[in-house]
Amino acid sequence: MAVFEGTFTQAEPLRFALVIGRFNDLVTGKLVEGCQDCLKRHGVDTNPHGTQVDYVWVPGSFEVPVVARKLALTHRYDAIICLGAVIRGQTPHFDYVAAEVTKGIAAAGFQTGVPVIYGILTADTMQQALERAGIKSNKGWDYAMNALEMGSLMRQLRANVEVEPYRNNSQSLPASLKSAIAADLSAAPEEMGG
Ligand code: INI
Repeated sequence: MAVFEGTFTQAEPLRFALVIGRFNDLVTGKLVEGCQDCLKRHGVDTNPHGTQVDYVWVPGSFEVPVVARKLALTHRYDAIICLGAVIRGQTPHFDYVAAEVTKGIAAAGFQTGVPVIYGILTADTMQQALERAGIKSNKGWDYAMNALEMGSLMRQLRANVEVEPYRNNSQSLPASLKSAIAADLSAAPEEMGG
């Protein structure tokens, strides 16, 4: 058997998308900078005109999951990083926005098989959010690390984990699982073999 884990040293082939909410862009802009700093230091070209990172801006956190899912379905990206800032003091519907974006991001990853990183800051105050977006630390850095780790791990799994048993035993699997496996097999990009 084997142990699989992501690495942080072979980022050159990886491709990422950042989906960013404009709402509270004082905070989300700083999260983007934290992500870029981390990705660059691990060898990723973060230039929006380059080949490794795409940036997609949406109105607010609520819109992030639908776009993350759409991007994931293209199978162009090794990981998608979702960035948003939901601040309790600013709105009575904090709980609704936070709950929906959280569920939506989880669903986008689970439904597509692409790592979708949860980078939505929830805070009680703007001060608290800013402290986690550059003043004391920058959570954007951590989200980028998670994306690097998951992106490289998924490449390893695609290259090394045997899929034949699924094909052979597929008669005994429930229909929903069979179609999910079929979609997964047909979606795997050719370049992922090595
Ligand atoms: N969007 C956020 O990203 N953060 C918030 O704190 C927030 N508040 O406070 O309302 C917020 N609202 C906008 C929401 O995400 C949608 O863009 C909007 O409701 C349109 O669907």
